Amino acid sequence: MAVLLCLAGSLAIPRASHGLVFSDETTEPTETVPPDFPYWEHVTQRRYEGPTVIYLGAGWALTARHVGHGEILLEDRIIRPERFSRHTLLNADGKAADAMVFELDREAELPDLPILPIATTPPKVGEKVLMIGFGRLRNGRIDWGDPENPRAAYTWTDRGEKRWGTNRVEFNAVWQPQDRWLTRSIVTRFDRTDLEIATEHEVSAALGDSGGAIFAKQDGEWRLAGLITSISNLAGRPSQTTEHGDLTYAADLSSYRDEIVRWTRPQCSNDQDDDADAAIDYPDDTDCQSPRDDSERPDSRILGGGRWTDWAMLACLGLGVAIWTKTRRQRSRSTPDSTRPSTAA
Ligand SMILES: [Ca+2]
Ligand SMILES: [Ca+2]
Ligand SMILES: [Ca+2]
Repeated sequence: MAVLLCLAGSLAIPRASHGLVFSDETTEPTETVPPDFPYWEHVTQRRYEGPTVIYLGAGWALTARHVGHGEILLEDRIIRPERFSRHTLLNADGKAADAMVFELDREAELPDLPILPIATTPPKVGEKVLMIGFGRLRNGRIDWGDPENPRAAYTWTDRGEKRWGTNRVEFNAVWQPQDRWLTRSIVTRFDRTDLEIATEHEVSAALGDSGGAIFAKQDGEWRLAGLITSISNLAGRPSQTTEHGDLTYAADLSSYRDEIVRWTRPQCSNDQDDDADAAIDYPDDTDCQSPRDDSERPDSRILGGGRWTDWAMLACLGLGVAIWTKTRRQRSRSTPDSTRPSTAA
């Protein structure tokens, strides 16, 4: 059984699930921010200590569908979502995945963060990945199951916190059904630290990590590869606990990349040649001023920042009005003349 990692605003929802849980203090990273990692600020959360949300850059956010859209925090500011501008991500057959994008208030002052690169292929099985989320932490240990031969599990804190950890991809092509969603997923397993397969900062997701990020280093560049959605939970185990062997499921974003790009990317970062000049995006299309530029055409910043198409349209409109006015004047002069008696000429 897999459980969702979000309280969805109410403790009354029974399927609520689980933050990043480490095996013990010795495996927790001492650095607040992962070393040499440029996208820490992109991972944020819903307002009111809500689950995790990823800021994609250029005014759009990504989270799990079961988390939903809402106000998010960006550099300590509360940013509202834009009304009617959200999209559940779909599989190729049209079925909904547990992932969505939503636009942020177009009037809001947004931090100057770069557009996140999204993986074009899933991370390989065995590949080490970075996980970031705002979920609950390890609290204590409990025994459960057969009293003669009890199993050990970790309980969680009452509140979540932004943490990072690591793991390895266990599976990278899993279809994960959950409620009414079906999500192409990558999966990690929370391994005992004495096993060779365990990573230095081995973690499992927990409540509040829904919408959290999995980054992979591909071709020397950090790319967003996964969106954390749920964890496995052994039947009979006390709720809100973690045990070694637990699986964390995350949407494989390489599977949903085209749709994310289509909804959220400006012309200069959308993988398309929008102006048919055989050059795609910044910096190859030299008419792009930055990856956040929404036009691949040459624009007229020297005239004050408007697009050249806007200026051309205004010029045409002005010319049209001038011609129309002149024609009207000629008509108003010539028409009466033509009906007058010839003597009036
Ligand atoms: Ca593992
Ligand atoms: Ca483009
Ligand atoms: Ca182009």
